[in-house]
Amino acid sequence: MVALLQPRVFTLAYVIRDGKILLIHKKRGFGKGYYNGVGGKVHAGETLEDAAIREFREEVCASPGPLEWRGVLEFYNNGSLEMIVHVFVTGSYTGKLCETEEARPQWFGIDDIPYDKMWADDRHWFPLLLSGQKFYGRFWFRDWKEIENYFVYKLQNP
Ligand code: 8OG
Repeated sequence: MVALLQPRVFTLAYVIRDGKILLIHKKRGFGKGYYNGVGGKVHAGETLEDAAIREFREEVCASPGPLEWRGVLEFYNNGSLEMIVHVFVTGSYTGKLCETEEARPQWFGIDDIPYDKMWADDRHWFPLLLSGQKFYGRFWFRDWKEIENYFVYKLQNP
């Protein structure tokens, strides 16, 4: 039997270039106040890449360059699987970055990532993201704050 999976699918996209990474300061919604990559929910009928591009345009006005799939993260909260997040990296973007009602874009040096102002799981998989690896992680949150358990696997690059 195939059961309908309730958790929603999301994207996250990071521009990494010249030793810097583009993050947004999230101004509203889930994760408000945190620095994060650019992304959101995948809509019905969209590919993951389409969703990542649309979210990038909506949140920071510019368009991402070619997207490289880098990993998938599964988030449990209080015991139930809530979100599946696909992570992409690009080395470029076109257009001009802008601040929107949702997000303020900001560049950080890759040695200067503001982990204390990010989701608690990010420090566990960012090293793989920044070193060009692919990864698969699962995090069990309590009340979307504390991590009760987790794993992060490095995936073999094809
Ligand atoms: O549509 P909305 O902006 O609410 O989507 C939430 C975004 O936040 C989406 O891109 C996925 C992302 N996100 C989580 N949880 C976590 C997390 O623990 N770490 C990071 N880096 N991003 C997360 O929903």
